[in-house]
Amino acid sequence: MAIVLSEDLLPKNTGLKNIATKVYNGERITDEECLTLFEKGSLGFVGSLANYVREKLHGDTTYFNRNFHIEPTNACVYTCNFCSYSRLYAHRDEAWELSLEQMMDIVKKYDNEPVTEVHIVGGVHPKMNLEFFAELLRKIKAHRPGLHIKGFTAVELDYMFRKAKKTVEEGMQYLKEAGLESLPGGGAEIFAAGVRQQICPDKVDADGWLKIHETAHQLGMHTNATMLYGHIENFADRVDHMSRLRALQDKTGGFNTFIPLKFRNGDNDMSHVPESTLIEDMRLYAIARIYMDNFPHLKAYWPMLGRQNAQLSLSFGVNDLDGTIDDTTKIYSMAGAEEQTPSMTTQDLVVLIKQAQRKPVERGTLYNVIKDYSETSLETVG
Ligand code: V47
Ligand code: SF4
Repeated sequence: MAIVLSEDLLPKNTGLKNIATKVYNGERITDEECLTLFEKGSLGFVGSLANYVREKLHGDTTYFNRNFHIEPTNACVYTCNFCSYSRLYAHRDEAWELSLEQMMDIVKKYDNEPVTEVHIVGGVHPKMNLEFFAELLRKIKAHRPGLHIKGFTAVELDYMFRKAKKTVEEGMQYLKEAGLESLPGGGAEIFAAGVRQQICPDKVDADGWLKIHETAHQLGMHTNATMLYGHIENFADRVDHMSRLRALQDKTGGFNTFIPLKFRNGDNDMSHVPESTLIEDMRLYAIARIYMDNFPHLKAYWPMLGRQNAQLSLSFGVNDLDGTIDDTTKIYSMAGAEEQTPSMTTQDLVVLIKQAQRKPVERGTLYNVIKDYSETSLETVG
């Protein structure tokens, strides 16, 4: 039965009123309506709708996982203007590249830690090829079979597959057999060709990115999707990006999580572009939660957003705070994010989530519940 809302509870604007009625009735909003939210929706309005959707899907449950990162190299053949990380052409002296042994030493460092996931992501190094990474996956799996490997953005995969002269299907199947279990969401940036041409002209385009994720889904793998926002894109570009992801999700159902990534302007070729405001950040999370109705989860990546803002986002649609991480990720600290050495213990995350009146739940990569911390006293959080 359709919910009829009192006029007193609805905004005066007819477009917004229709959107609210749809959301409370569990109906999908259109691209045009999403644009209306960006143009006219106040933070309070979109926030309360997003919170309704979030609580309908997940109640107060807020997920986090225990993971660590391996960044094989910061050298990269590409020249994304927003990137503060790549060191192949500029600052070559600051470039690093890890050997298989060095990466396995990172894995072994966690031998006695209750981590469930390793996230592998880095620059695109011309010498680190498909075979090299397949060998890394095999070694990790041989050493710790239960560790879930989430690795390689579509940008890294596109380069690896082309260089190895493999189709996307062949390359993906090969890595899956070597131990790859899911893909992170990086490299999506903004799909719209005009913006992409200006911020990351030389890497895989929107269709290529989507094709790689679709293929992974067809092989039974789950993946995430990101959107780099708050730079030169406009509201229509954001809607276009989310619309293409929503359409692929309708087709495959293989995405787990949508992760908006706030553009940070430290030490890159777009340092003159101001960063988005906190209000715009929260509006974006809320609108994403309302529009991306077929994405089960919405994640705030705290190393980039800052922990207090990530905590705030739990009232604007977000139900996942990524992981404990440690200081193994450098992508954001190099781009000027507050978190210079991103590290949060399980206790820090549990406190952060409880302070927002939510229920902390540790999850595996695929959102299997590992432990519910809502009734755990903080002294016993390990
Ligand atoms: O694709 C690079 C972004 C991404 C900047 O799937 C920047 O669970 C902001 O995708 N300002 C890689 N963002 C990281 C990524 C990720 C992170 C955490 C979890 C998951 C997941 C995926 O980092 C790149 C790019 O969009 N990035 N430079 C910058 N200056
Ligand atoms: Fe390379 Fe990724 Fe940086 Fe682009 S964002 S230059 S692909 S490391």
